Amino acid sequence: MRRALITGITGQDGSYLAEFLLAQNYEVHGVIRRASTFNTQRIDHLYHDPHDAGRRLFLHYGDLTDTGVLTALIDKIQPDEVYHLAAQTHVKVSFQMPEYTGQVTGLGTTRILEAIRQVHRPIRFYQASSSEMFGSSPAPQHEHTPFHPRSPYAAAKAYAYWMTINYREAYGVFACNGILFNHESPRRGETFVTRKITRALASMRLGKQKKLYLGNLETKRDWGFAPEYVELMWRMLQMDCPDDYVIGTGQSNTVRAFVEKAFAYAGITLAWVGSGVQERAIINNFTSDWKPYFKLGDCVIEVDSRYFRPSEVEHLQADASKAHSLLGWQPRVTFDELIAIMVDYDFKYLGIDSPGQGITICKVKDFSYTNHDFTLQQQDDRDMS
Ligand code: NAP
Ligand code: F7E
Repeated sequence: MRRALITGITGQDGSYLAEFLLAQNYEVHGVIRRASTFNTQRIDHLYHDPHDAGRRLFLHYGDLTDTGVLTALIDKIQPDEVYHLAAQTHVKVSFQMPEYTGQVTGLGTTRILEAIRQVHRPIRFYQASSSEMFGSSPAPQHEHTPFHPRSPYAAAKAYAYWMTINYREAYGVFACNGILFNHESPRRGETFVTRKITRALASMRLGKQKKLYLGNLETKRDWGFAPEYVELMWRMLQMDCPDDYVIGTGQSNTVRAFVEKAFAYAGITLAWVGSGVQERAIINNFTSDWKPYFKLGDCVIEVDSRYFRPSEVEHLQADASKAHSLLGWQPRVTFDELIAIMVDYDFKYLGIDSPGQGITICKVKDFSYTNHDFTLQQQDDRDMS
């Protein structure tokens, strides 16, 4: 049985990757942080009674700032593959916590690479690199596009990217960078823009929220579907030679387009009025479900400069030709389907009929996430009642 260690197993990608590896019959070990509240919601459905002899998921306390623990864990677990996903992942927050972001997102990678080097075992290593490293380099971006980081997060990721390559070249570690463009899902953290929008919509549909405040509406991102991307992390480590790959759909859309499509999918047509920080969106048309809480002309979106970044990444769009030809991958879930999946999920989560009435869920039924997320939801409902 192959053994994998995942840092960041409680995050969006870590949870999907754990599911994927368990389905591939791996023994999976995950590093979790001690928190004063439970932070394992995304993997609770995978975790069994610790006394169950047949279980294949093991969790260990650790932190990326704690070299001793990371080294001891790798020495004890002796994994075949390490998927290093843990990081301070929020770009805006990295401007408020630049040093911490460097410690965790940058140096965290070095600590793990050094621990791998010291155990003298052929461990394969995956580094969660990011399209943010391209920053202001013109789109489309590929493996040879120069980096121009625009945030402390991106600068830390660029450092970690080069350390990964250095350990490959200097010590022969089988170390790969997956340069992933934005990928989303119903498990996306609530403060990233896509999930912020889909959650707000669901909450508005119940009359619990009147307005959504957003930052820069013009930035363009290449948004893909997270469960597809974690499988590619695994594929990179199954190749004959270590290498670096760009992963993204090749389609880029503005934040404004995401908002408009999400609202349209939920039954609201928006009209934009004003410009710059005065810009706002009003309801131009809507389906009857919205009538109890809103009327035509109501303002539902405002721009709030609080969400602007000191320096922004304007346009990300992947050229993933290398992954297409060498990893044999083509993106499956489209931008429209991604929005429908996320809106459906957040509506169902609050107990509202999904606008798509389950159609999109059926379309992606081959992804195991659907069942797990809804099972999780049922458990949450039961606990609350
Ligand atoms: P996420 O949902 O924010 O998860 C981050 C994970 O890192 C969580 O498990 C978190 O633990 C853990 N973590 C944070 N600080 C830590 C520390 N000091 N010690 C140990 N663990 C720590 O991120 P994601 O979206 O799954 O992304 C996974 C990786 O891919 C990240 O490295 C991210 O930078 C990178 N990436 C993401 C995208 C994307 O679009 N999602 C694109 C490119 C690259 P808690 O649960 O305790 O907070
Ligand atoms: O912002 C704009 C914001 O925070 C996307 C992380 O996974 O992907 C993610 O980083 C865009 C930016 O993601 C709001 O200014 C407008 O242009 O969802 P985001 P991100 O910064 O692209 C990369 C690839 C990673 O590696 C990161 O770990 O949306 N935007 N209004 C907003 N963003 C947020 N968060 N909130 C707003 O209200």
